Amino acid sequence: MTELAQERRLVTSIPGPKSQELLARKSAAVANGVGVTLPVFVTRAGGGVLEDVDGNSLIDFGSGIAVTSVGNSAEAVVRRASAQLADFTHTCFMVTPYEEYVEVAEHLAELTPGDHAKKSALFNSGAEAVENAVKIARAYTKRTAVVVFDHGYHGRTNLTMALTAKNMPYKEGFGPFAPEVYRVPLAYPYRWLTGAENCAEEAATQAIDQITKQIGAHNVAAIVIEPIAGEGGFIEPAKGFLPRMAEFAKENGIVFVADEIQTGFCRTGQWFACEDEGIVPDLITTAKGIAGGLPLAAVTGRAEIMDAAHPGGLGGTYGGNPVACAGALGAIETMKELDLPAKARRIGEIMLGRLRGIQEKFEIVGDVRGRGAMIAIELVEPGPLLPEGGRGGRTKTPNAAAAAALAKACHAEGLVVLTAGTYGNVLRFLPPLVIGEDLLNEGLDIIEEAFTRL
Ligand code: PLZ
Repeated sequence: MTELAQERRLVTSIPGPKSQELLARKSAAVANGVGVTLPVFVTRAGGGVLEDVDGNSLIDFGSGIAVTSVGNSAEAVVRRASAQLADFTHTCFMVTPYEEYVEVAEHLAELTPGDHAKKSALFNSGAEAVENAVKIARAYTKRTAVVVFDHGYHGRTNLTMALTAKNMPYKEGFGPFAPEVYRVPLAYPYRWLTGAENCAEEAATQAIDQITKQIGAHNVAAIVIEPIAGEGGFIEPAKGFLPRMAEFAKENGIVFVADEIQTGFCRTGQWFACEDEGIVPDLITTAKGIAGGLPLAAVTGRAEIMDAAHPGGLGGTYGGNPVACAGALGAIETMKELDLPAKARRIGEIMLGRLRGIQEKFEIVGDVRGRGAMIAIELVEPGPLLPEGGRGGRTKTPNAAAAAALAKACHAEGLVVLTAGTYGNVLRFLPPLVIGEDLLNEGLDIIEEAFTRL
């Protein structure tokens, strides 16, 4: 096979004719509920590009939603997963176990925050990991309530839909939802009514008040939070908020669960985003970046909490599949060898610098935020037209139409970007951590041009 050229190359319009044919087949054969952001059908991918059936090569600022951090088909992932495929594909770890599962658990104990004794259990998807974290916390505390936050996203299964804040598209028509789930405010600095400087303190006070007055802290099994709200719009909780909530959990015997499914495995410039505020969660859920694109997820945490579930209480046919585990071992090897936390920090520097320049020029950019290779811009309505023909400042009114139009313009130019946000008004960027700086800058040029044309 020829080397995949690290270049953007457009030979048809996007999507091209072959992709359009496949899209028609998709529409006939695949349920409508399974949506598609950009209907180019991919044949090969790696580094910072995706190649499609029409011969186009697109720059990837999505990583399949923060999954291919080590790049698509990363050498060590392919090598180890292929060898495993040839040896055996499945035994079910609960029936006859294998070493790769144990080795992944050992790596998780070493890499996740805190130097206490840790154990892990492996699953197939992020949602499954979050569900199991809740099961484990309930078994350990013998309590039932679960606290989650505004703008939170935790999955699409019944319990994780209940944990997820946003109705459309995740929950609409799919209820009733699991009980004993309580939502409290998140410290969202850009939208905090009394100002970003008051946000951490006031949001924590409100959240804790609601927990103590409406639920009773002694009834709460777990507080589940993303260190940066991903689907909610890459909201970094105001500094100080996460430590306050972690402290409150500790004082009240509540299991503090960090959902690092999107933020984890080098994405934000650390192995885990919790590290930036020195937080040591009791349990941490991981998935996405862990295995370079193979389906794997984990719950890792304090050994005494993880061991609270009775033998046979946790598992599943495929959880910790040997091929996925081998992929994870290859991905972790790559992250260490290439120092991907440092690569993520460098990507963050470049992106934040360029996007802040765009923010100065265009008043529809309300906020630029994020860490490492998890960066977003929040779009707002422009200020009112002034008599002299100019615009009067910025509003904070969410502008979902601009996010959609900008994403569409980027797609047409061969740049894969995603949207997010409770208000649908966030453009988010999640490039593979191995993307070349030339491609990164070319992608940023396309974004800037899209603003200019809008
Ligand atoms: N927790 C923090 O980001 C998955 C969702 C895409 P699964 N995010 C992408 C979509 O629209 O379905 C996610 C996450 C956080 C949990 C999950 C769920 O992980 O592997 O998609 O189940």
